[in-house]
Amino acid sequence: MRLPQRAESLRHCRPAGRRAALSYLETMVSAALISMVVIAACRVLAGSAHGLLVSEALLHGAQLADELMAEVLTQPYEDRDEPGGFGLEAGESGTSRSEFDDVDDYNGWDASPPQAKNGKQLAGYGGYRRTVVVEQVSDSDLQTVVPVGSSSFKRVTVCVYYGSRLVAKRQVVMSRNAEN
Ligand SMILES: [Ca+2]
Ligand SMILES: [Ca+2]
Repeated sequence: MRLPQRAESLRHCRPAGRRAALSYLETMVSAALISMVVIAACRVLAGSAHGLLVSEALLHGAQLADELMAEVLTQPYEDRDEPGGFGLEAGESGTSRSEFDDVDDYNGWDASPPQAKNGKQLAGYGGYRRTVVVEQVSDSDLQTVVPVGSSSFKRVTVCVYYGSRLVAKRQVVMSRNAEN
C-alpha cells in the first residue's frame, strides 16, 4: 500500500534530520574536546618553558655566586696597608672592584648586571644582580655578629638574584689566623 505523498516525504525526512542533528552535536563535542586538549597541551608547554627558565637562572646564579666568592677568598683578611679597618680604606674607589684588596672591601657590593673585577659588565647575565655582605662574627659563635675588630672571624655572604628572586647564596667564614 502506498502512503500519501506528505507521509512518504516525512518518512524520508525525519531520519535525515536526526542524522543532521547528531552530526552537529558530534561536531560540537569534538570541537570542545579538541579545545580542551589544546589548552592542556599549552599549559604543559608553558610549564616546561617556565621550568627551563628557572633551571637556567639557578645554574647561572650558582656560577655567578661561586665566581665572586672565589674572588673574595683570594683577598687578605684585612688591608695590608691599613690593618684594623673595615670597608674601603682611604683612596679606594667603590665604583668597581678593581681597587678592592682585602675581604671587607667587598662589604656592600651591589651590582646589576654583574661585573668583572675590572668593572666590565658580564655578557649574557642581564636581569641578574650580585650582592656581598661582610660581617664580623663572634669567635665562639659564628652566627653572631659582633663589633668590628672584636673577633678574628669575618663572615662573607654572596647572593645572586634573578629579578627579585634569590637564585644562589654562598656563605663562608674567614679567619684572621688562617693567614698566619
Ligand atoms: Ca678594607
Ligand atoms: Ca682595602
